[in-house]
Amino acid sequence: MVSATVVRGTAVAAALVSLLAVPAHAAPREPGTPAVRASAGGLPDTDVKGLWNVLRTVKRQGAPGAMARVDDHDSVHWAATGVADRGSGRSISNADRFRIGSVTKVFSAVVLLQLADERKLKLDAPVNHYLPGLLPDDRITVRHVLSHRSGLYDYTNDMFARSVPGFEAVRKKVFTYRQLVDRSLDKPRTTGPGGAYSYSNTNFVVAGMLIEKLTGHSVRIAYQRRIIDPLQLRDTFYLHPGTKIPGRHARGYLTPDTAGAKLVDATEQTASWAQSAGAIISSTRDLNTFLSALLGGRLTSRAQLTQMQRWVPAGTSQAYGLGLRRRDLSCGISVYGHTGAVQGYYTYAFASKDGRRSLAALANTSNNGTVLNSLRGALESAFCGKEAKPRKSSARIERHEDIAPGTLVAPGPDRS
Ligand code: REY
Repeated sequence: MVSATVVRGTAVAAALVSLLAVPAHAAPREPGTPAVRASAGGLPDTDVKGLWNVLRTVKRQGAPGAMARVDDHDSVHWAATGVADRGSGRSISNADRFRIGSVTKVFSAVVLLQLADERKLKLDAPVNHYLPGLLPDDRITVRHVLSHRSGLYDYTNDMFARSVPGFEAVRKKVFTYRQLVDRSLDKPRTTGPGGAYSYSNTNFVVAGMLIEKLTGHSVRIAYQRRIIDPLQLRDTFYLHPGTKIPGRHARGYLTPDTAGAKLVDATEQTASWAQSAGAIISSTRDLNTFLSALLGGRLTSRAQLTQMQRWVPAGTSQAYGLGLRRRDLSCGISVYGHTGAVQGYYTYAFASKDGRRSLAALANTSNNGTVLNSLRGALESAFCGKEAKPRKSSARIERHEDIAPGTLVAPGPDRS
């Protein structure tokens, strides 16, 4: 287990817990000062030891490795435990790249909101205005799609009903967007246009089609020119249909549905089933930079950021905007970002309202509901600090918002 806290710009990395809870720049505590202090920005200090415990728990529950990074004004905390590669035994580290799954949806939404800023797109215009004849109902708008209120069925429900065979059947496949939309349209819609929130990857396949139509470029180029290059995200890129993650990266291990079966190395895949809904690679550092920039108002106009944060209810203690999720934490603080779940990788990436504190956390396994729920504790440690209220442990997995109902997984084996 390695963990450190540094002031950004200094190369001082220290190991182990004794250093953890005190940012390198923190003043010594005065007598009578409460254990939980508010850092600049009004948030309680990050509980780095708590973060460490979350990662340790996640590892015990079946993830080969887990890591997290918190960027907070001028200081950075990071922690990691376990391995990036079960074959070589190499330790996982926050320098490792990984598949961010649905955090990709935030990138897609940002590109579309930038296009709205440029008056090339109207959020309340029908999708069919830009992509004539694509959808069977002219009333489905861009806003409905970005807020998962289009009623478009999630084709991944059927694709991954059986996790390992479903994955193996598509891991080398290359789909067109149209083929993915057609799979969705084979099924009845889940709601009328503008109805209740119902998470569906199909919506963000449509988002990718809109980006390509309106920019005249691939989504890869749109992400690159509009987000990745301006923010100098050196670990971030769209990987499709290539299968190999270049550079230092964590391997991802899919948990089979059968208890006790061996983890499946799922690192190499086309991710063509996900594309603009989930095929970006990144790192904890880059995700924090990205979400801080977004919430800080540096990627879109304030007006579009406000649109992105028009919330619809999306389950207990959370809401969905436009490609952006709000999570309401136990200490009363809300954070903004997304989660990701592609085969082998669970990601949490969230930032504070002003973007000045951000957390990215990864476990290099998936299809393990216990791990997914435990990893959520990283948000509590990062943003609520020691004020975090212990969550009731429950045998029943809460329905995870980013996994379509049909692909909901049972709690994974708890090997503690
Ligand atoms: C895909 C299945 C879930 C994941 C999904 N992912 O919609 C989006 C995201 C892109 O990131 C797979 N689960 C797993 C199953 C369940 O196969 N039978 O956990 O690896 O949210």
